[in-house]
Amino acid sequence: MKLFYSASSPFVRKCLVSAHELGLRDRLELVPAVPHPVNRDRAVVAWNPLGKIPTLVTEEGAVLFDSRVICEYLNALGDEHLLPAQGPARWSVLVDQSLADGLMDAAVLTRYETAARPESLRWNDWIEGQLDKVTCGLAQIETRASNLAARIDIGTIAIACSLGYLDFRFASLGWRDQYPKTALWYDRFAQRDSMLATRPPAA
Ligand SMILES: N[C@@H](CCC(=O)N[C@@H](CS)C(=O)NCC(=O)O)C(=O)O
Repeated sequence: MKLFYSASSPFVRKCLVSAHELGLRDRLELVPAVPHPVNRDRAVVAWNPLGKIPTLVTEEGAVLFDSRVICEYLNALGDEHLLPAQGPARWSVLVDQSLADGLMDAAVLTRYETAARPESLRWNDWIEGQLDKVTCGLAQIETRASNLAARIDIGTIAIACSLGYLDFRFASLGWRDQYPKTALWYDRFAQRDSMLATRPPAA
């Protein structure tokens, strides 16, 4: 399988961590991509009109995106232990994933706003609105931090990748000071082989 990839994308990392945890990492060939909302990577657009990563081309030639679909696909290809098949636990894992994805979306959009948009066109209220999504998301994760321990699933993997992205791109937020239970959980989770093998490059 080919995975269009960048080591700095938290959405790609979510898929890679899932593949590691499912014992499928060796089946993924990583194809470097340089996605950008303005200077679109045409090599990715050729497979996925949105031009976003992760984009996966399966061994059968099917093209899958976005990260949620890819994680579910990998889970089905493996032993399915990352997502409960049914019942309340399934919805709870999926909502954890949605929360973490929303946090990553807000952080990635803030990054584009500050690193890609010309300074004269930036809108600070918009940046603050995105960062408020990040802090509200963190506050909710903190209330549930005790439920995260001992869980290895798509929800906890997504939350861990969102926190890893904050450390990577938004270290100055200092989120650990305000969310100590989340920090305790994350620092342990981040020691898993799957997380160590997929760390983003130095910022
Ligand atoms: N909802 C998508 C989000 C993926 C995403 O935003 N990826 C970024 C890189 S971290 C990207 O490809 N950005 C290029 C663009 O916005 O055009 C997913 O879960 O895969």
